[in-house]
Amino acid sequence: MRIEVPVICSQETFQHNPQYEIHKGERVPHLDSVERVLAIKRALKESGFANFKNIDVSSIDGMPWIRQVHDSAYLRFLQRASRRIRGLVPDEEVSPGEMRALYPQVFGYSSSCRSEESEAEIGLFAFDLYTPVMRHTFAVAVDSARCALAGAEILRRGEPYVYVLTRPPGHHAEKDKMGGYCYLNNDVIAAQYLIGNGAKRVAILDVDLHHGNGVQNLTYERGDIAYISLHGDPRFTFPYFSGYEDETGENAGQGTKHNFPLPKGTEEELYHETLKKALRKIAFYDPDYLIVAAGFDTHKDDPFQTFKLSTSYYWRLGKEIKRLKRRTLVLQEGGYNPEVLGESVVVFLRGLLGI
Ligand code: Q9C
Ligand code: ZN
Repeated sequence: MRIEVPVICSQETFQHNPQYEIHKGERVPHLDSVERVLAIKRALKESGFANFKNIDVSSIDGMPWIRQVHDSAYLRFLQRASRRIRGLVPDEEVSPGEMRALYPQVFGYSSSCRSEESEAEIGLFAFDLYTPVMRHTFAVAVDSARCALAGAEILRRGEPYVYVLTRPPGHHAEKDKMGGYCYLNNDVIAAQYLIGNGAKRVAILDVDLHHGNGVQNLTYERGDIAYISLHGDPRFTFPYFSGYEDETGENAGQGTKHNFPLPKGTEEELYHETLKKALRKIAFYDPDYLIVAAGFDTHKDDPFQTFKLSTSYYWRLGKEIKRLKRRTLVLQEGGYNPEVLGESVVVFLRGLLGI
C-alpha cells in the first residue's frame, strides 16, 4: 500500500500579501511572504506522498466555529476594516489619507472606543505592529480557518494524518486581538470543531519558535483542550508576555497547559530531550486527537536566528510525535526562509508517516 498524506490548501492565501511590518520603529519587509507558500507546495509536489485534496473550502460554513472562539465585536471590526481598505492598487494611485494597510497607532487605553474610524478602533483589536489589516485580510483569514476545519473533518472520517497549509497562521490570535501575523486562531477553531463533533479531549502541541499566546489564553480555563509548547524563552523572544513555565492553566484547565521555554541558541539534543518531556505530558493527557501547530522558524537558517535545528532534525521530530499514535492534524504556523521551509515541511511529514 502506498503511503500518502492528505494536503489541504487554498488559492485565497495569495490575496494576502503584506508588504511590511514595523519593527523597532522601522518599516521592514514582512516575513509572511507568498514565497513561503510556493516553496511548501513545490516541495510537497516533488515528495510524491502528498495527496492534494481539491476541496473548495469557500463552501464550508466556518463562521459558527469561528464565532465560538472569537469575540463578535472583533470579527465585525476585522470585516468592516478590511472592506474599507483600498488594497491592491499601486502606491501612486493611493490618495493621501487613503490606506492600503491598516496598522495600530494608538493602543486602546479604555475598554471601548467611541470613534468609528478604523485607525482608532484597531487600537482595541491588535497587540502589535506586525499584523496589518488589508483589503482581503478578513476573507483570507476566514479561508485559512476553513482549511483547518476541512482538515479536521478528514481526520474525523478516519485519516491518521492531515497536513493543512494554513496561511495566515493562527497561534498568536487572541479572542479579540490580532498579532504575530495571525488573525483567527486556526488551532483552537479546529479543536473546537473536533470537540463539537464528539471528541472529549484534544491536545495542541506547538513546535513553532514562538509561544502560542492565543491558543494558551483561549483555552486557559478549559480542561478539554491541552496546550503543550516548546519555544524561545519569552524573556527575550516574541510574544514576551506569556509562555513561562509557571503558566499551567486555571480552574478546569489547571494542569493542562505546559510551557517549555528554551534558551537562544538551542541545539538539537536539548530540543529533543525537551520534546520527549512534552510528549509525555500529552501521552498522560490521552487526547482523542492531536493538533500540531507546526512552525519551522526553529531552523538554523531561519531569519529569527534563535534555535539551531537542521532540516534533517524535523524527521526526528515527526517520528517522535508518531509514537503517540494519535490522529494528527498538522497546521502550518511560522517558518520564514523559503529556501529551507519546503524541505523542512516534507522531512517532518516523512518522519510523522514513518517513511
Ligand atoms: N521582523 C509566527 O511565527 N516578530 N509569528 C517579528 C521580526 C513577530 C511570528 C519581528 C513574530 C511573529 C506565526
Ligand atoms: Zn513563529
